[in-house]
Amino acid sequence: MGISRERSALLFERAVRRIPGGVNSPVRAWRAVGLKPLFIERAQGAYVFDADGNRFIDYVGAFGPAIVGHAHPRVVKAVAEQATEGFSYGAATELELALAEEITRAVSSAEEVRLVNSGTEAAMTAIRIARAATSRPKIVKFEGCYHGHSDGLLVRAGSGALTFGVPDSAGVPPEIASLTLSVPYNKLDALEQCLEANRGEVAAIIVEPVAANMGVVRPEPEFLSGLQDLARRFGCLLICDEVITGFRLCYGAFSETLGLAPDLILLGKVIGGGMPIGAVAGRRDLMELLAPCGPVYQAGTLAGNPLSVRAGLETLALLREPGVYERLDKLSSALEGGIKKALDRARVKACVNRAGSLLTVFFGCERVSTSEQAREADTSLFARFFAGMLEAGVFLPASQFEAMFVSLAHSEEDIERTVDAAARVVALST
Ligand code: HOZ
Repeated sequence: MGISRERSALLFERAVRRIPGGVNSPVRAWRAVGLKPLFIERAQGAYVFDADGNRFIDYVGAFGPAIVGHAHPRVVKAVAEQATEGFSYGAATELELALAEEITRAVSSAEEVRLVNSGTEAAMTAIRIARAATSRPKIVKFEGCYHGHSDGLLVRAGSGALTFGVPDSAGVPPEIASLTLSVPYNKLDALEQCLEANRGEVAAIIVEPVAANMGVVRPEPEFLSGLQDLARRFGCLLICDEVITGFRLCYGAFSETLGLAPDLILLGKVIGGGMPIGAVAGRRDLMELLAPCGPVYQAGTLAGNPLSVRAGLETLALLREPGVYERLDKLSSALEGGIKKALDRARVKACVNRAGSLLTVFFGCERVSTSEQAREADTSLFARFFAGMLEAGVFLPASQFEAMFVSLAHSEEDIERTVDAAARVVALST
């Protein structure tokens, strides 16, 4: 019984011989849920199709970029048109200017934008700018927040590091790790103590305005404003990592809707419409520290490549259509409500954290507002839920600590089918 997996199994057997763990990004190996991964052959709208021909309602959403659904005809057309004009030129283009202008229109604190190839690169670059601007060596991040896999940021990181239970990575020299100070998310007192103890040494505080890499964790009402005040008081820059939240929770930077005025903002995922991209945006005086204007070096062969930029511009155009964010919210709220009801009926202890179209079901927890609470989640119950949902035709991120992503391509019927599946699965899991 169950879905057919023969071809995926054969591909995985081959893959582990040539690719470490068979995957190019650890969470995709599905080790955290104790299964062999399915190999995806194609995706369309709200669905992914695997190598054995099974169709699933997709909530991985390429881990964020697929906000308008997979292979949206307008995005496909834009990329196809561009492909005939060449993939990358190693030279300036009007297209990248159009994307920079659109980002500065949508994000008030962004006066200038540098495009890079990933969120990891954006975070690395922002930190280098912050150190150069302040002549200070240290940075403060929050436990469970993930800002890519550069050396200095893999300290008490979320995402894969949390999924596999490794707080740090091998290969990071202690001298580098010691420049990253980590404090609990949503705990202002701890931040203040840390800044006090390192007075004059902290270049920047980096934060996900809604944490989405330890599962979804919303900021407490006072947390972000307090954090901004502390950054000002201690002379540190504020870097908001909006690689996941930017243009997903609103058109622009979500931190700004929460009243923040970040010095630098990191973007990625949605602004590339599914093609590789990242961006640092912010105050002109900071951005112009970057070469060739200033002394901070950063470069990239494929940075601002026209394929990613066309996909991003077309995706942003779709997101400017009226009612888009309201629709995402309505669908996601129905999903949240339906899953909560199913959990209640089955008397499963769990909580559902949601911010707009980002959602996580934490099993075994009544409330999750810090990474400490997230770590208490019942990952074996999550694994059973994941497996049951997969059998029922629903594709979830294979970790308790990743967000589910709802897209504009999901229909009300997809949401209903997902909720029905969740009701059946949780009733059996207990
Ligand atoms: N850790 C990434 C998401 N937070 C995984 C990305 C991927 O595997 O595609």
